[in-house]
Amino acid sequence: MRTKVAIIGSGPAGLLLGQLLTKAGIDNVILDRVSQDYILGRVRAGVLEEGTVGLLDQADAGARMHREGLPHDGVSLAFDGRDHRIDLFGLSGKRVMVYGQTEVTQDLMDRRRQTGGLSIHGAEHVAPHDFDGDAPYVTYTKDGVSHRIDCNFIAGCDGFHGVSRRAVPEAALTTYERIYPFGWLGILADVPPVSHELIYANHPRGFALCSQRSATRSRYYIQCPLDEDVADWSDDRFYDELRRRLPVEHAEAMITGPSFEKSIAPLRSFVAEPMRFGRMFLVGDAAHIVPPTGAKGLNLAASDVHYLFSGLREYYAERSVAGIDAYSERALKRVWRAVRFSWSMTTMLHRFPDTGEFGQKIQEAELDYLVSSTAASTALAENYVGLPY
Ligand code: RFL
Ligand code: PHB
Repeated sequence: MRTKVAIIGSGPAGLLLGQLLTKAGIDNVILDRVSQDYILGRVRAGVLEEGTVGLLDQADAGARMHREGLPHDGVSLAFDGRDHRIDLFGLSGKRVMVYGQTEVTQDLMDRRRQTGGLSIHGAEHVAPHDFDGDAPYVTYTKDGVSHRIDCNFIAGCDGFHGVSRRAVPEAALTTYERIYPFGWLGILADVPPVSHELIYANHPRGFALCSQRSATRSRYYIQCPLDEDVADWSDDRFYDELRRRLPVEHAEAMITGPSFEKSIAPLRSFVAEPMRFGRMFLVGDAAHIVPPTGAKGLNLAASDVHYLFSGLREYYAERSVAGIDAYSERALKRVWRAVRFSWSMTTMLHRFPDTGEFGQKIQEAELDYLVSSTAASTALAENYVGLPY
């Protein structure tokens, strides 16, 4: 088989890139190791920046998001027993869209089906080849049969554990990493959210986040030790711990109900540089991971796609390599800003095992400054809603 762009990975990065390329008349094939249902079963991001919303519109996959998504103008920081609202819209002129990654993925898959784009699921042993030459190709096995796709370019959109980054010789990669000494225990439940906006809480018992997927579906998280076992957390135990970490008015108002998803996610910052190796590009989580505290992972995948798509479009329309040559540098500049923001939100809001009472006091002073200074609140708002592309 032959195509212009072989895309490894059918997460939000691969699907968004595929749809933008298809719309621009650039044919592409998406390969994924797992089924569509498996991908749609993952519960992940919930907050979209305006830039991400714009890209979904550009891919003609934004209609349901505009109908069902919840535009939010602010978020709350809770500490010292009180709630402090950050007026995102008033301070930055932008808002965020609360709309689940599952829905984004579903909408992009539906659009791909409508436009006749080829996605191959259940592809095993996917491997990129010869991307340092002029004739790259991808091999895979499906149902015991080996296949080869010849292409002009390979987009490695296969997430942190994918094959694309690992196919690059070690000497060509520089990686930067920080692993945090805790995780997030999250639940999804069909109960109305405790507040109409998100609440990020700093508490001596640990961080908590009250998020949502709709007016009737809540997504709640609490910081937990890395060796915690989900099986030890009944819903009652989870809600009791969450309530303890929230200001009393929220704790009292919280409506609880059975969860239908419960899992622990570790927190990590990771960046691989560069993001281009000849005719292969790394995109999204394949190149970088941020802790979820800044809500940036999916949004960074989208901004990478924006830079790569504009480079590829330029290449096919004008035979110019300027855009693809600039991809890695442009993407990494924005990636590092989001890595910094996610690290600073994580550091400010979580309980660290080794910083003790002193660390807690410093965090409270920082939060107090943040909510009382317009300059500091504006800096947070600007980063949270998303820096320009
Ligand atoms: P994905 O979504 O991991 O998709 C990669 C795809 O590649 C496939 N794949 C392979 N295919 C073929 N061969 C192989 N060898 C392969 N190996 C892997 C996989 O099956 C998969 O389908 O990466 P992508 O597209 O780069 O998207 C990144 C986002 O998923 C991620 O950054 C976000 O979910 C992070 N994230 C959040 N981001 C936000 O912007 N806002 C949020 O509010 C937010 N909250 C979160 C999050 C991530 C979380 N977890 C679980 C890590 C909350 C959580 C709890
Ligand atoms: C979510 O709704 O899953 C979510 C929201 C905000 C974050 C992280 C996760 O910062």
